[in-house]
Amino acid sequence: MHRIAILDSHTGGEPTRLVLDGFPDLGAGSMAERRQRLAERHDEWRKTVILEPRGNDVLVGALLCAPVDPAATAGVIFFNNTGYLGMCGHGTIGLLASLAWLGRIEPGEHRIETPVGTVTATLHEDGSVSVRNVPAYRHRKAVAVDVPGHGVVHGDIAWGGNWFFLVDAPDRVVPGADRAALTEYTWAICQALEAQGIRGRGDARIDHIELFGADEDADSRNFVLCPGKAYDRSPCGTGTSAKLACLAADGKLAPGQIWRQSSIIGSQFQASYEPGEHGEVIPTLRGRAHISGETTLILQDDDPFRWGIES
Ligand code: PYC
Repeated sequence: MHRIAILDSHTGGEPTRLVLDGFPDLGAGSMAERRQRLAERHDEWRKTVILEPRGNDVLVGALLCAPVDPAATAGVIFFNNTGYLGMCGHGTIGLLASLAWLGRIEPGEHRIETPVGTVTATLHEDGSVSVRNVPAYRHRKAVAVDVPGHGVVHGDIAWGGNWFFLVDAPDRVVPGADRAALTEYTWAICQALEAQGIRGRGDARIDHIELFGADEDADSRNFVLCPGKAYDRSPCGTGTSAKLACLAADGKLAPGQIWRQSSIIGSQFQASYEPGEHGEVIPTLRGRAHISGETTLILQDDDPFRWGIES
């Protein structure tokens, strides 16, 4: 029998399941190396945490790791129902809120190692968290993709810690929008991008689709489709970072200016950027997470579904 200690939180409605203990030892090395070991040798542990009957498609898992640099607070590897993420903004906010709940950190700056680089996260006195993300950039502007059943759709390709295709869709992204219809639309875009060989830098797969509309209480409202076909309940930290990179590239947002990004359910991140090198921007996102559960997952040896139900 195995036991896995977890702490659940949600950031603006988007859940993060932090794994505190019970995973196999991934050995030494960077978070990218440990993520590769987890994926290649122990992927069933990701599945048992995220898939039914113990999890669900919306969950993002976060494996708490000892950092390489002793000056860092923690390392983390993010994963979901289909695989592994680079960075995760809402998950980093959830991580800091969780470490604070456990009494392991105090307000102030914390360096967090991720598979795509080290980010600096600040726990504020009011419980909110700012994440200074990895550099973000727009890779291509106004790329056309022919989406079966929908015609040609134009969007920007940008990196914000994951790869995004960003589409202006003011008629679709409205309060009370049909989220199942948005899911089908963005899923069709995602599949069309792959079928037509439209990819990010280094031939990376674009696995997040982001639609934008107007919002009365923010600068924009988004709908973000994640790789496993679940939509992000939060405004998506890496997606907001990709948006900032596009706004900066178009000269529509100045360094330091606040961008209020609302999610499809109305939760909000406040974001801004500093200029980085080679036309990149360094985004900072601020949001709030709440703790929602503290439990132990149990995997009995004779449970035929101890490693999850594959869809
Ligand atoms: O907040 O960066 C994010 C994120 C990625 C996938 C789900 N949330």
